[in-house]
Amino acid sequence: MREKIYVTKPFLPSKEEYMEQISSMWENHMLTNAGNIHNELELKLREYLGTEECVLSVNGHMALEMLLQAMKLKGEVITTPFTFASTTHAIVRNGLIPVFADINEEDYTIDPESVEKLITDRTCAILPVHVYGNVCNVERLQHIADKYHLKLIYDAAHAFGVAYRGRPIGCYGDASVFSFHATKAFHTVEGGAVVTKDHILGDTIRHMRNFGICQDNGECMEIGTNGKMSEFHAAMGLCNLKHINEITEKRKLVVERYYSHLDKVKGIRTHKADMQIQQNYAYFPIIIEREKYGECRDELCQRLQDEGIFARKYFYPLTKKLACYGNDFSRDGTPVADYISASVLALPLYADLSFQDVDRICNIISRK
Ligand code: T4K
Repeated sequence: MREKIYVTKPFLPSKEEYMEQISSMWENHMLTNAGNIHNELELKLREYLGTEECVLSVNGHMALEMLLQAMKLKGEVITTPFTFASTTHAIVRNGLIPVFADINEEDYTIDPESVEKLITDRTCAILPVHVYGNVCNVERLQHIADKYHLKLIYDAAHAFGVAYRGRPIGCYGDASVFSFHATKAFHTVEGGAVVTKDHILGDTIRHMRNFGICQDNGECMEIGTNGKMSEFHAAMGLCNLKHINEITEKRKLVVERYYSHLDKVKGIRTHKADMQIQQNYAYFPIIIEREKYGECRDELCQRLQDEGIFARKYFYPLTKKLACYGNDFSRDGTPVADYISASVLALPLYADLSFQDVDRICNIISRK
């Protein structure tokens, strides 16, 4: 029986490296609440991500919820439905109303023209997603945000290490959120961060993640939450950060191997990033064009599964159609997102996925 292949497999440093990283805790007994390891990771990530402020959080979702709360937004937020549940939930859980724009057929990021058409006097922010690590049209979106005086907040959960035109991705917009979940190219087991150039916003989120308590005066300044990252999680981040170049390089080779096979398969569409983007090779989505390929996405997904390969329908259904939202949102208005969501399959991608396994996956897809 062959080993099952999942959509991802988290990178792990050696046990020795991790033990060495956590050993100080047996001396100082500081396990959480912004200890030394946490603070070191926060500093290192700030440098790595090239931003003024990096505020670590217990996970990416909490980072997004806290960011929206800290910005004190009210009204409607224009966003994409082609994302993980987290993006939409964070908006709704903050008492805001998501308004769904369509996406680009090319790279599946939000379509700025569609965004502009949805702006009303109730709009307070735009919340695009750098989905799969693909870079949104940051220039056009900034232009729209400036023109209508809107906040521009990026869900960069998938985009750790990505840069556009030589500028780190977290430098665009008012603020961005990263996820460091185990399934991500860089992870802290569970974790995330808000990055921004706004120091006041950074401080507000620092208080918010600790129940709203301000360290300077001990006052509870915000109705905060518990969004703190523990020392054990931060230690995993420090270890993994040392390996990030090696991880990215290996993922790149896997992606190139996929292209070498799938570029020849009729009805299978892939996306290639343009030269101005420094990629992180976070996901490998393919679009199955049913008419040309002769099989729909679900049939291919099942055939792979029958062979022990667990590709994933990231992201189906669209978040606006999630069961928890019932009929809260219009089902129309996003034809491209509807099509991509019904046709996309994220193939397995991780640093030590062997070429042999990539070849096997591609042979199943090309029916060899
Ligand atoms: N915004 C966006 C756009 C996001 O995609 C996400 C999260 C967020 C915000 C929120 O960030 P976080 O709060 O999560 O930091 C996974 C992840 O849990 C989630 O982080 C991620 N996006 C989403 C796209 O994928 P599931 O439900 O698909 O995960 P799961 O458990 O099915 O894992 C996928 C496969 O990975 C498994 O089949 C096996 C493998 N796996 C998974 C884990 C957790 C392992 O081998 N080891 C592991 O420890 O959501």
